[in-house]
Amino acid sequence: MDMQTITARAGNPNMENYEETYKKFNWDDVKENFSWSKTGLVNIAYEAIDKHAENPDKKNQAALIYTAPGREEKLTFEDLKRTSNQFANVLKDHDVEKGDRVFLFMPRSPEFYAAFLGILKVGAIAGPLFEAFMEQAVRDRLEDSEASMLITTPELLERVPVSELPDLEKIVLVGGDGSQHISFEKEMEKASEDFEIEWVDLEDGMLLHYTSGSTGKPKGVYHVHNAMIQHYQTGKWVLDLKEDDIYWCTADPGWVTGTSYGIFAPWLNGVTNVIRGGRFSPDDWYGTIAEHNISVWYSAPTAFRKLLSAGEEVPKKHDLSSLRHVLSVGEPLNPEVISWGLKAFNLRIHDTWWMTETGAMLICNYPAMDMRPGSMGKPFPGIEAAIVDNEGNELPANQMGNLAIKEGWPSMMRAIWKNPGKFESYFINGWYVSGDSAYQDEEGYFWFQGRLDDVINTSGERVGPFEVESKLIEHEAVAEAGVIGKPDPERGEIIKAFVTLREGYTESDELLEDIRQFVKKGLSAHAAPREIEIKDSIPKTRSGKIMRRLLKSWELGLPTGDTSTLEE
Ligand code: 6R9
Repeated sequence: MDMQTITARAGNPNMENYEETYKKFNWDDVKENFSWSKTGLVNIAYEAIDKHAENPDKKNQAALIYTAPGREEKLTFEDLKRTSNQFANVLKDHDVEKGDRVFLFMPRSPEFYAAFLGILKVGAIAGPLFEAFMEQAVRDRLEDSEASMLITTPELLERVPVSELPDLEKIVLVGGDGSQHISFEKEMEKASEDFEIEWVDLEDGMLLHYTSGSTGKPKGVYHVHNAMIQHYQTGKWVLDLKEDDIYWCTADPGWVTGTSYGIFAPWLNGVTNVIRGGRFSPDDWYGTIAEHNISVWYSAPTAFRKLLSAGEEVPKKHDLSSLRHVLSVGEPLNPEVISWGLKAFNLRIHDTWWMTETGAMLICNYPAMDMRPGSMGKPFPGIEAAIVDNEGNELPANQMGNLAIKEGWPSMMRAIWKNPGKFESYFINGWYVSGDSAYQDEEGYFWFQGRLDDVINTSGERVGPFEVESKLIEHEAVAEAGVIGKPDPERGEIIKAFVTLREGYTESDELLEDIRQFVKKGLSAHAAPREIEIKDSIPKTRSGKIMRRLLKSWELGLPTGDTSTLEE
């Protein structure tokens, strides 16, 4: 690693003095920003939308700028208040009640956001699904949650085994001719624009996000309205949102990043939110930044790596000067990608670490903090993080172990749906144990090593796959890399790397040897992959995570387990 530290840009008041802010911070003070601290009435949809719609200075500001091939739309806070009120009335007309699970299985669109907010306004629990899910994945989630209503499109309805889902009473179809099921368009046309929000308790449910474990069925991670406190404050201090920002989060709302930071954080902060439909292409993505003057951009390493391998000419065609702040989540952010970001945007890419279960960011790099490329940063104020052993005892600096968080932060999951045993199993000795392995350096920065089940033990040395992957993609021929431990009678495990090549490179023995030597010289002999296999693509989840577990199953000829989240 060439760059040891990248210094922060001065003059940003947010955590300019991290230690001091951390010491003084209290979550209770954040509550003062919400009207319910005065009225006692709570609903996250009110704080995100209606509050701004009732403010004469904000109501005409664009809340949602929607852009997709063939469709461009702008909705103000007032517009979104109106459409979500209408949908809340549709739900009421169809007897949806507080606590009911209402699922969404449809592409990102203005209708999606009106429906999502409408669900929250009646006090029901929203369950967003990736539109790419196939029948089994849809069935598992609707069955487990006992959802009573589904909002979908005629095309996607074909993947819903309706007759096998006894709890699913009603289906709302967006698009279509209106002859079948409940027609979104017809009902919205009749629905009143006025709605009296269902005021709920901070601890009442609002969201169910299914996430896949390493084996078995996906689990329903249950979140409550109280999460808004953390969505709001991390939006302010980590996303660094200001009221005149134009913000773009590239995540799909089927992934927690697409709700916590694609819906709540920007709107709770009264910021214009750009939503892009359609598929990824480097030209279109850079074009979106230029066309909409995006100032704050939250994306993922997999997207950054794709942009990087598209070459240096593509960004030059677009004016990216509106960008002020760039962030990443989902996978470790390779130092190589940070170097590229410095060149492409003249900006640091800020890594953030958190999980579906944690509901919001926990360990981050802040605009006003010096950054160590490859590190996830430091805990957000109000968050106590540590490295613990299997009994929940804290480990000293530089020792690899379980990354753990002292339980009780505002956005923490409150349950695993219908599975209290699973929920309990996350906690040891007052710590929420993440299942990620990491260490903390003397300065307090946290360094990710891999999922605990991904860590490789080769000839007694523990190797984090991320470190090897990061080195691999520094090689000029390598676009993406996935690294696993392969059982070996002599060494316990050997390191096997799967790589995709950048444009213009072809496989040869010399190239493979060159890549091996490159890792050996750059990292160490024991970290150099003994085997390298060239692939056309690396299997990833829809949120961009390299599925090392799947690479390993393929390699060993084992059953592949749950692959519902595999990107096509
Ligand atoms: C938000 C989200 C959680 C898992 C997590 C870890 C990995 C997320 C990361 C990261 C290294 C980061 N992960 N952010 N690893 N550096 N900055 O991703 O939620 O989909 O539940 O995944 O993702 O392994 O445990 P989720």
